[in-house]
Amino acid sequence: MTFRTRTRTRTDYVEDVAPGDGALPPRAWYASSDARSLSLNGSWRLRVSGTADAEDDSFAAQGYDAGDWAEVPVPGHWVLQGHGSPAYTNHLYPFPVDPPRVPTENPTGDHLRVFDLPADWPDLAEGGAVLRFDGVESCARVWLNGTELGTFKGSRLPHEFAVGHLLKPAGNVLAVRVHQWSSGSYLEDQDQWWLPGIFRDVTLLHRPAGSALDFFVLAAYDHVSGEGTLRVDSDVAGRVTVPELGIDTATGEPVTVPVEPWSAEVPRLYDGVLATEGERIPLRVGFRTVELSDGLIKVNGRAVLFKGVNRHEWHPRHGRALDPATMREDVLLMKRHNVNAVRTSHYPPHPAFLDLCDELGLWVIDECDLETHGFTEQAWRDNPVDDDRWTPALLDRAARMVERDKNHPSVVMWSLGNEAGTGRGLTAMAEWIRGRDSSRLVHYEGDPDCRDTDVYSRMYAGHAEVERIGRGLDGGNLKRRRLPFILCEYAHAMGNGPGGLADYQRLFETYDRLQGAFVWEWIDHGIEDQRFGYAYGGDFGEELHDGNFVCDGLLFPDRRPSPGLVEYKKVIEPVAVEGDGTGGSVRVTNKYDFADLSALAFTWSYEVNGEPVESGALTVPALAPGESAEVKLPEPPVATAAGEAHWTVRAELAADAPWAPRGHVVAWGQFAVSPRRAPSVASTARPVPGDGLITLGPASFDTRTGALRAVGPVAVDGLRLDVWRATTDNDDGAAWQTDTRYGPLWRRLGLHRMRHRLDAVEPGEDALTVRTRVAPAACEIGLSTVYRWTSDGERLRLAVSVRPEGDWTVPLPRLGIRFALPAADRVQWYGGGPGEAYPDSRTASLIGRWQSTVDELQTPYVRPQENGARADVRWAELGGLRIEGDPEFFLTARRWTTEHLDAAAHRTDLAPGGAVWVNLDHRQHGLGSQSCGPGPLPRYHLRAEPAAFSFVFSQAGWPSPASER
Ligand code: IPT
Repeated sequence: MTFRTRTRTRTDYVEDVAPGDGALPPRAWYASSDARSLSLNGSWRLRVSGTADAEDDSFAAQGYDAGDWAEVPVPGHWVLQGHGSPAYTNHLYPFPVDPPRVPTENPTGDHLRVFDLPADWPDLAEGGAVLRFDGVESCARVWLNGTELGTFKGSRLPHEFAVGHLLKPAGNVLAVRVHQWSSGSYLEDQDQWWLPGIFRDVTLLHRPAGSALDFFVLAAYDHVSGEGTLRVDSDVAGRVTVPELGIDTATGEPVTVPVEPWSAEVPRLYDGVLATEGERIPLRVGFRTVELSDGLIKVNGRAVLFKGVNRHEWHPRHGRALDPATMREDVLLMKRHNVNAVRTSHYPPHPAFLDLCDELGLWVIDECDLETHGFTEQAWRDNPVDDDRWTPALLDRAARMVERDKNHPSVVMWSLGNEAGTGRGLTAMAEWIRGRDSSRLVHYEGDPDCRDTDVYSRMYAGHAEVERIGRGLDGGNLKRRRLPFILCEYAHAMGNGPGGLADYQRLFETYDRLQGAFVWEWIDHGIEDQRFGYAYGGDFGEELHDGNFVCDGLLFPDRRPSPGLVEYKKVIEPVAVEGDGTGGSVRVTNKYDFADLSALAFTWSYEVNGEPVESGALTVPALAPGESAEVKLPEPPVATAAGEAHWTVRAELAADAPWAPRGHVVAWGQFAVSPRRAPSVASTARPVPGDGLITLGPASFDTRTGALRAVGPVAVDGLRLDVWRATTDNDDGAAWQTDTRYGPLWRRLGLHRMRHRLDAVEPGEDALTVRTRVAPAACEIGLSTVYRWTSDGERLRLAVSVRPEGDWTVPLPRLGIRFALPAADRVQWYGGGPGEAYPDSRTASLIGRWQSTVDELQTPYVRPQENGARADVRWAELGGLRIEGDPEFFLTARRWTTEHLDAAAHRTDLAPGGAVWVNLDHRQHGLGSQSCGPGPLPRYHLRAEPAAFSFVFSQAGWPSPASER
């Protein structure tokens, strides 16, 4: 054991385009059942210096005293552990683009860990040992007991070193120098935080004599014969047993037996063992065959429809250092929301995640750790992907992914990477992958000619284009025209949205060529932060950053589902329950690709005015995939005259599943039986002018301004027309969007600063009429607005009519009224719920009676913006007021004004004021997905057109105004 002292610290490997030196060849990732292993996770010593060579490498020598270094947990990122700061850019390199050079300022973390071998660790003379790093960003140099093992790059890929000859029973010194920037950084320009560190497990694996090295489990399924063929190719010969199938065979020998296939819907795994002379390795075998046939992606002979998400690894405190419980939570949340596929954007995930996908059932597109997006700034000049010098690094990455993950049945496609342009290096990767594994398809989005891919993949294409592609009218070269299509990214889930999911799903279900899509993305990468609630780009003083573009997930950073995920669950539900409510039956369709409906139990419920009157079980045959049946409903339990009535039919898990308990609702449908009767108020009361006030029934108004002051005991302030909403990320759009972006246009027109001119206050015989014109400074456009108040003595009706004046070239953000109540806490309503809904994101909104509080009505988008509207509200009660709508309305209530919401950059900027602000909207503009994709479809635009809508106000029986104070 020698330690060579150097006068200068060697840093050449940092900028060398080579992937590294000294590591073992890549191989399958597995846990032996009898060979020992030792986790080296835990507390490590850390010293961070500012440059790659600020400190010499004497720390790697045995006996070095690191007593004054910091102590940090590994896995982790030092910038999330109080040493330096995280930085976020989307595609811009946060350093000058001069490949493969990196800045002199190159934060470097020296890590030290001293460990003893457990007392029962096998004799060091027998067999060897391997040291495995599952993920280090971005470049590492490793020593054990003073001897240098080598260097490596490829942050989210495993690297192993042979260390058996260096180990001692006690006092082993493992030293790892990690550089934030390296040539590898040019290949890792994913849209995410730059987070250096040893962020995945470090493990010492005993390798007994005769242990397995690498092995490849090939488990195909023949859907015609119903047989599976298993062959395990192993570097070290041994035996393969699968007791349940009676398999006991030599490695390399195929065996064919009848089996149940694996699919994401029915993830049938068979436990097996690979036994070599030196160890036994548990196998989880899933039989399935992936192929391209008839221009379609087929698994086990059937075309699949991906209902997917893009998953980055994220934890709001630990960054990309994910614990097993968090990984499981992700898979459970996906399964519970009907998601059936994951693209591991944009790198291979922690290997345990793929075990969960095998076990619980998800189709996986495993993506290589490769993105060179920043080169787009220079028209892809010098792109490493088209420069032969980099090809060994690219091939190394492809091999490390494929070899590590090849034994997972869940992985059905290899993805070459993301946003890396095109070039010879990429082609070399594809060729290598095909040569190594012909049992899966190859995916890559960045090449419109599909040179290297088996599927035509795009991102963010709008509905019309997707439909053209579905019809095969999209052109492209001959190869592409024959390929199936997926949207590897769509429905940008940034802030409030995405809108338009249901419209996409209809297309996917209509055209065979369209084999589904993956929402961008799974989770907001907000960083828990005292100052902000959750921090995003710019919050750490980065000189270049992309703000909250890093918070664009279906989950909030704490993994609470956003309304977007609830909508997605409904849109992609695997069972369709359709009917018109009046025919006495419903049509049930099995939309699974593989499973029949035997795992589901159906129930019906009959609701009158939102209250369930009766419910029961509904017998639905165990339909095969694609089959439909007309299922009879019982006789309605009450006469239809009793009020507005609905049937609600639910499909629930009939028994506990590994991913959700019995009773979990998988799908539902709701049908109106009899319509609602609109509220009517006879105009019998007469406005009575008094001393400064006009009274009308229960209400009083300001004589001069006509403003409503109170309804009975409830004070009302500032009631007037409102067209402004705190623009959503999707309203604002992304800077590169070429389509019209309404958020900025609305602001330019001044819709956020509308002025209300009073034209007349007219107390009449049976009504108080207030005439106004609502318009922004500097423009000729305006909204002539008339408020007509009537009453029957007890209830107060407001009819609003709005007539646009001038040339309105933009839709309105919202159209309704707003006002303030002095206090409100509990809210109940009859209408859509329980969560928020907008015109193009409302399929998950169920008509019923709902209760909440004002605080719980808020959807906590990481960057505050319009949120929380409940749709189709017939009536609502809050703050002592009862409000009925004609027609139904959107209800929003919050403890701050829209102006405050609009100005807030983080959750912590929102502080409750003295009042509760209520918006009753006749209409809202759609949400769309323009923060990266298309805006709302024209049919969801809120056009500036003449409109009339009304509300009836009365004193609420619940909750009483007094109890709210
Ligand atoms: C696309 C990227 O692939 C993804 O990583 C993410 O940045 C997403 O957009 C937006 O959040 S690339 C985009 C320029 C279409």
